[in-house]
Amino acid sequence: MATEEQRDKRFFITTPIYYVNDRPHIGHTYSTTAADAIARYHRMRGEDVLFLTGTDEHAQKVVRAAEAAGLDAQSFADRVVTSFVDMWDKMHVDYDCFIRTTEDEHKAVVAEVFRRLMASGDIYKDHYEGWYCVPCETYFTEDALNEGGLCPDCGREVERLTEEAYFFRASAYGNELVREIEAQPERIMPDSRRNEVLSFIRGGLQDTCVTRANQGWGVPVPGDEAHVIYVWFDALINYLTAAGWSLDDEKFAATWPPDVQLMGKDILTRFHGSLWLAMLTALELEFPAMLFAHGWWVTASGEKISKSRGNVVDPWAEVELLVEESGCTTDVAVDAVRYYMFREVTFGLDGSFSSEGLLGRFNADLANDLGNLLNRTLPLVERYAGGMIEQPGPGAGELSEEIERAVARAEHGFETLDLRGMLMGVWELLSAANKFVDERAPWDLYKQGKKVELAAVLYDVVDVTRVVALLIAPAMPSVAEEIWRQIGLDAMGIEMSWDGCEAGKLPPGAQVRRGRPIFPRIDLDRVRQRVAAEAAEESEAEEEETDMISYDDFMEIELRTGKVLDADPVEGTDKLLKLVVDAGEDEPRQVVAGLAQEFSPRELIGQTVVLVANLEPATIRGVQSQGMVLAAGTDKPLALIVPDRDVEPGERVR
Ligand code: ME8
Repeated sequence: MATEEQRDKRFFITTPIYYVNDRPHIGHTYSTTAADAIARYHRMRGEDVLFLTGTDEHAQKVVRAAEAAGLDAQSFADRVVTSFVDMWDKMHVDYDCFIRTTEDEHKAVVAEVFRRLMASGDIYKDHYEGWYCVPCETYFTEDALNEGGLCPDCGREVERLTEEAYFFRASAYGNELVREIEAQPERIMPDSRRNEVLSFIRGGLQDTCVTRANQGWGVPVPGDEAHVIYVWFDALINYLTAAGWSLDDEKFAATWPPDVQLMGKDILTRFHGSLWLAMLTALELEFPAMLFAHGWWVTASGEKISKSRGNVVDPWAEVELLVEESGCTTDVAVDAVRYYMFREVTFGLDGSFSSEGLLGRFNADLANDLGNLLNRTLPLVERYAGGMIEQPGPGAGELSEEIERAVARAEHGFETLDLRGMLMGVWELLSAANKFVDERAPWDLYKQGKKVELAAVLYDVVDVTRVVALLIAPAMPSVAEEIWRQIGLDAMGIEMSWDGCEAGKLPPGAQVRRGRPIFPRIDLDRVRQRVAAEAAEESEAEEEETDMISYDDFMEIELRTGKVLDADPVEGTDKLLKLVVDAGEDEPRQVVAGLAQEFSPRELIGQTVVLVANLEPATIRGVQSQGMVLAAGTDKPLALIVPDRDVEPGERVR
């Protein structure tokens, strides 16, 4: 529950801002949709929400990606940013502010932070000598590198930097950070991550290099344009820009500090949990109420899903798969992917993403539990009550306790970011309602003419679907709207608000309108068979492919003409001849050929033949052979392959 104090202030939630060299993948989508669900919950409670996301554009890797695309960095960023904006739009992400770090307003705020910290002595000029990992955009000291001298985070090569640079005096704030975090542990969640941050800070915060030599990309250091501000220092400040720091004091006062800052676990310890908090301490600004680090989506073999590892899961491909396999609408498929991500893993832990798991949950949780309750209940209202929700008599409200429990669990889940627990509570309510229908058997009540009891049972069950729609609305907004429509509340102009999360608030007079099933069941056997058939086809195609060689493969075989200078039988065999061949090289080669039964040495001497010149040398019957002479014939050599006119030894044959 939001406290009164929080209600005066906006609910401010942030995601990381994503590097614009990438296109959004499932990992990015996880941070953003989770933040979206939390933001929607607070909006439903009537709070003023500022949900911030955006793109981090001043990275070196953006410059490199732009170069590879043949564009300047700004044009490249302008192009790629649309893939984030579009993806969030398609994934039902309703942010309030999208920041791009290349916007003038943000650049001005970054410069202002720099100026103030220079003035307070928190930033000073010195000399940087150390290592930099471009993919991670992180500075490392020699000691921090792993054994092979590689990046300790991603294991790739690092670059040596020796340059004049500015440093942020993070070392001055370590003790204060530890005190603050220990005093309010919920500032960094989950617990295991907080412990990592604390031990990192206790290990001694180093002053951080916060500039790079200006190579034309980044926010220039005010008054010293030979340098640009380090991408992380620049990016973290986006949270201040969005809140209006140094731009709009009133807005800032109403917004700061953030209530929740979400991020993946990889960018907590070094960046948000220490550098960011140290920056805020130096600026004398309040800490966010909670930094929450979620886990990673990994592959089945446990590898982090990321662009650089080439194993990305495209969320949109998963949406399309659901539409294709189930025939549901795209909006429903989007919500199903959101549901899967929130339900599959405890928020904070790692999870392995699989399309099979997604399809399985679609059937089991969405089609069976949720879809089933709707599909069996609404026809009953149509059949027995002309589709109209009636004012229930005494006896209604039998599921009130279950409703109360699910609401309490959902609220607790949203407040503590236990999205999985929140959904599990809703699904317990669904299963209680499905069981209730089975037990109370409205069809029997109808047959027995027990009208009052029948009206009460139908009311209770539809009331559950109403509350379920509200509880799942933050996570699955389109599905919730569709349920709202089907139970006739949309037509009555009733808004979805968290205040409605109480039993018995279903207004009599609502006219249910059953639609197509929201979650058509997927035939998982058919999918499995199809996947197996596709895999077989693919491996057949691969096999066929391996029968063929590419032009490039062919060109790797070095065929050359060679003149046979001498030929002798190889001792101990009647098949082999030892040839001395001039292949246009400094020295003639010795080649062993299986020609002895069809060709006499005399026939061969003086002959120009074709030689595989780059065949690995081999020892045949104790004789060294450097190459192979080409002859036609399946079982035995019937004819030598020879040029049809005179050519010099050593000519390339192709
Ligand atoms: O770090 N599973 O941006 P980014 C879960 N620009 N989350 C994942 C993930 C995965 N497989 N892969 C990435 C940056 N993420 C900086 C942030 S904020 C001031 C600057 C998450 O595009 C990752 O943990 O590399 C991080 O939270 C986010 O995606 C952005 O990653």
